[in-house]
Amino acid sequence: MRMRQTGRMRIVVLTGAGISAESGVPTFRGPDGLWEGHRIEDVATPAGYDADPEAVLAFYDARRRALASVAPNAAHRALARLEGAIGDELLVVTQNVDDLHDRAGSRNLIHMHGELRRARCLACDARPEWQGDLIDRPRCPRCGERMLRPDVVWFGEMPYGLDRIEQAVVACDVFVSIGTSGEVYPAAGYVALAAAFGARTVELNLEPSDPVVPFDDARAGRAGALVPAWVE
Ligand code: BJW
Repeated sequence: MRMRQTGRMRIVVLTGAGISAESGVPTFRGPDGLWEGHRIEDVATPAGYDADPEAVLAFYDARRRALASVAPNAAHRALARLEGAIGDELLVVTQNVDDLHDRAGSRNLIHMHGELRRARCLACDARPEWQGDLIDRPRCPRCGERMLRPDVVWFGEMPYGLDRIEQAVVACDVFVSIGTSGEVYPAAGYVALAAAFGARTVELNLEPSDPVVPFDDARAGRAGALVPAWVE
């Protein structure tokens, strides 16, 4: 395995909905996908929110409540163990808004599409941790306005942590994509970026995705089996 200058092995892991599927969190696309009963543009764009905020708040409130009945699986736990072993040489970038990586123990973690357990204030831009329902129009703990929305990234909005993610992707030795269809940018472009800067690229996914640049190693199967095997 090629290593850069210092002899340290830097790993970036990108995760998507597939890593949480075995915990009982629905994925987005496919027959049983989260959006099967919802049109994407109704719930996952700023225009959809403006058109029917109550429906969108109810959708995200229900998903936030559902977090209480799911738990991290073997794949989340394996990544947390890897961080325990190599520290911040491992960066986990998740597109997921659930908190399963956090609860498994990952700390060097970026939620690039936001978090269900945070709200964002449209008046003052605070991002408070949030447990309750937003449909009740609670006051922002910082400015007092009733303008809280889910702290998630919708189409057309800027994902979180992009500078840090891109720096890590271009500097990593190994880039691993787990449980994502690779249909949503900029995350879908990271495999090509990593490959262009010389990283080895690995995919662990139920079904192979169709990236612009093929992975060096693509393994098909359940994350709950593939990720612990890859980590050990
Ligand atoms: C398993 C499994 C098991 C199942 N084990 N695996 C053309 C080119 C480039 C960009 C664009 C473009 N046209 C439009 C854009 C921009 C747009 C975009 O990408 N659109 C595409 C539709 C083309 N992107 C944006 O708007 C983003 N912002 C942006 O681009 O800002 C400007 C910018 C400019 C320059 C630089 C950088 C930025 C924002 C995207 C926001 C996405 N938001 C959502 C909703 C979040 C809130 C919520 O949760 O409701 O994020 S959409 C949704 O998709 C969610 C997910 O994070 C994301 C990705 O889905 P994911 O995780 O891949 O899930 P699935 O369901 O698609 O796949 C699951 C996979 O798991 C499958 O492969 C299964 O096989 C597998 N699997 N069981 C292992 N047990």
